[in-house]
Formats: sequence, structure tokens, C-alpha cells
Amino acid sequence: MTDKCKILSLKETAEYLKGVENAVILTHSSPDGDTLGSGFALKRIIEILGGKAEVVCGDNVAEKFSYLGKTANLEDLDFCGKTIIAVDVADIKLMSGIPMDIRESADLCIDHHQTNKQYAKNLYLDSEASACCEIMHDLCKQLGITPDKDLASAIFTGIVTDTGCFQFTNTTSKTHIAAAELMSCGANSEFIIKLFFETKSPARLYLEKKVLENLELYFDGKCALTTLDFNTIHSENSDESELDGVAGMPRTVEGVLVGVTLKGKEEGKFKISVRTHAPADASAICTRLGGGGHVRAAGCQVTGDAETAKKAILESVAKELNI
Ligand SMILES: [Mn+2]
Repeated sequence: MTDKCKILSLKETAEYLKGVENAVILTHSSPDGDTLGSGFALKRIIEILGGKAEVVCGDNVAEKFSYLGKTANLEDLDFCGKTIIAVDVADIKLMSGIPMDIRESADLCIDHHQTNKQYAKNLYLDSEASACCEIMHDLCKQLGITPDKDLASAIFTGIVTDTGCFQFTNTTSKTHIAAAELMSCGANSEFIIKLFFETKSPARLYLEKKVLENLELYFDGKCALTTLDFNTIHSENSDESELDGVAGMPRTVEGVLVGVTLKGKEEGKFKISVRTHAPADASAICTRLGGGGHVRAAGCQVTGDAETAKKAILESVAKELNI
């Protein structure tokens, strides 16, 4: 781990990228549209600048992301002499599957999570950005790059997925302007929005059914909590890659300020997703349990059975709601 992390400006980050000859771009585990969109956008940016880059992920990448490009096989990669860049990764712990010595040698991190742990040698952090991909758009502008169709589509992917199709409160006027410019550059917005927001797999519907079946209300209806245990997630009807999308469901219940989804990771371990409405702070709720994230969306992990995990998260929710 580096002793000190240098905080870069956008301009310095752009200058840094100009000097990159051969990079490996690290994405976070349980990869989403933003980490992969940022990874493939950055690969393209580095290539336009005359360098080479590969994108890797320690986890399986869902088939629906294949239009972005192909991630490199970890086993085939030679990290020697390469610039290691992490995108959309707030914490070194969020890259499971990637060897620890590689994570620890990250040269640069580009991120939009306020909770970034500053594990890389250099960091560009813009916590106002709706998505790490919004930063990729800023970098293109800074570098004088007009995105081609593929680059525009990669950037658009992260923006549209991290904002829930421009619905979450992280969406700003700048986000819309970026999206509009990307559409002008030929981003395949119709295809991308249909893929992520208008298409549900049978596995997703199965998980949605389970979310509703197991939904419980607490604290006078201010908190909705649901549990998807390990066996539900790993049943033949389910698909782990669909888990991310269902985490927003509990928060949609009328009167709910905090929506909690407990996901059985392995025997005796739960990954918890928290989604909030103002004034509840999801990041504060999860930080108390060793996790982190954004004000409206955050996550953490709890060891123990479902009852233990439920008790721990509800205690933290109670604190946030002053109950
Ligand atoms: Mn993101």
C-alpha cells in the first residue's frame, strides 16, 4: 500500500494519461455498467493517445456487457512494467479476484465515490460526478478528444446505469448535457436504455418475486427490508448478475426512507445494499458496518446468519432515522 496518495486535478489526470504507454485497467467485482463503461472508455482514450490498454475484472462479466468489448483473461496478463489504473473502485477490497499485489500497486485511480480509500499512488476524485463515466467525458473534453460511436456508447452506458436512467438524485444538468453530447457523437442510447431498463430476464423476474415475497417493514414503515438468501440467489431460476437491479425495489414503497436488500454471499456472509430517500444517508448507514458508498446508494458486508445481519443493519438504520 502506498503511504501517500497524490490528489490530481482533471488537467493533471489528462497529462498523466498522455504519458501512459501500456496500461491494465482494473474494474470492481460484481461489475456494473459504470465500472465496465469507464474501463472500456479509458482503454479507448489511451489508444487514441497512442498507448495500449487492457480491461480486467476479477469477477465474471455478464453477457449483456459484451457490446463494450472483451475483458482480458487475468491468467494471460503480464502486469510487469504496466501502468495499473483502477476505475470506479472506491476500495482495494472491492476488487476480489484480482491478486492483492496488483491491487496494491495501482498507479492511478479515477473515481466518483466520496468514500474513496485513497489506495492508489494517484487519485482523481470527483464526487459530484453522477458516474465515473461522467469523468471519462470530462477527460475527453480536457484532452480535446471527440468520442467516436463506440467511445460515446461506453461513456453513455456508465452514465445511464449509475443514474438509473437519469432518475437518481446524482443526476445533474451537467449529466444531461454530457448525455446529449454523447448522443450527438453517435452513442447507441436507444439500444443501451432498452438493454438496461426495458428488458427483464426470467431470472430477474424470479428475483423480483422473491424480493416482494420477503419484504418486511420496520420503524413505522420508514424502512423496507428484504432478504435473498444464498440458496435463492443460486437456485436454477436465478442469476447473480441480476442482483444489482433489484436493490432499488424496497425503497420504492410509499413512505419508505431506507430500502435494504440482504444478499447471501456464501455460508454465513451477507452483502447488504442500502438505498435511501432524503434525508436518510445510505453511506452513513453502511460506513458504521465497515462499508461505504454514496448518500442515496451504499453497501456493506456482514458476517453471520440472516438474523444477525438483519439485526446489525437495522440498528444502523435506527441510528440514521434517530429511532
Ligand atoms: Mn459508479
